[in-house]
Amino acid sequence: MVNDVRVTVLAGGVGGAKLAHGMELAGADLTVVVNTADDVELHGLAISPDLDTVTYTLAGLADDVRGWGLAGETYATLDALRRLGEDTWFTLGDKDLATHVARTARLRAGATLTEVTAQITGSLGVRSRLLPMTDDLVATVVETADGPLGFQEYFVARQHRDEVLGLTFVGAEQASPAPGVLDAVSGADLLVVAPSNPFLSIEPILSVPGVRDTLASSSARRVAVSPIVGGRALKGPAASVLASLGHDVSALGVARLYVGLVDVMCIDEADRDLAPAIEALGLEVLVTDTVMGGAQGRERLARELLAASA
Ligand code: FO1
Repeated sequence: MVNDVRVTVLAGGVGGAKLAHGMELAGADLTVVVNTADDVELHGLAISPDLDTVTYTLAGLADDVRGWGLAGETYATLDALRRLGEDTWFTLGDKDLATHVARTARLRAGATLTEVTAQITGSLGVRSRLLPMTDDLVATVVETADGPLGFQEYFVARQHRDEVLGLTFVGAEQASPAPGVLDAVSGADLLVVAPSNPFLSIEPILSVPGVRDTLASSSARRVAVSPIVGGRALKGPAASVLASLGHDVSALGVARLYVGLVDVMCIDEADRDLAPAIEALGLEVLVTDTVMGGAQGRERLARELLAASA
């Protein structure tokens, strides 16, 4: 029975959210461990973009065209902030702002990000468990020719145009995994590394002390889904970041990053030719259609991963 299968997904934003949604549709008992190193404070508000992307997607509220934010948004507050001379390069919708106001108020009142996330997901009707990777502050800093940039400054304000010369996850060494994270990694029947950016979304999660080692020694069946299809990223700067950090821009390049951490590499039909080279790394290969269109595509991929883990 699929609903007895405990699945943990390590996720960044959009790709992780889609796969998590597929797992829910397939009936899995799902926990999602989410990157929080993209989190940013703007207008005095604590914003957790990847947690919100996964939350809104699982709640059926996401803007499916952009992948992030809420469907049917309005921007009256952002327009008013602009008139007041505030920086408005980060697009915050009116309804989305309510999430950030509630999160900030609860954090200031002393709740942890794990507790706040449980409250928000519960209120929005999400039935799976969402865990931030940590309750501590960890921030991705992107080294560029123009100097270090905060993640959202690199990603949104500068549209990820800068070449990434290096990455630092500030605070990671002192951080602790959020409650439940290590158990979710070690105790799952199936652990899935989502088709999220390996360096910008997955590496921050693995950099929280204990997470990488727990994954490496987990008795779960472990599968990573390549975010690179046919030598290109499905979304965002995964291809350019792999290239600038000296890695092959291919599912093989991604597989090399996950050797020792997963048992199976899931690659797209378009990359079938790479299967022997990935197998030579000691990984099993699952070749399928990994491009998740609508709900059907998400559920189909999730069911294939579940079948491969049985
Ligand atoms: N991404 C953008 O490209 N532009 C935006 O203005 C933007 C606003 C935004 C607001 C709330 C939110 O939860 C996510 C938002 N994102 C935006 C997405 C986000 O910056 C990135 O997709 C992730 O951080 C990368 O995983």
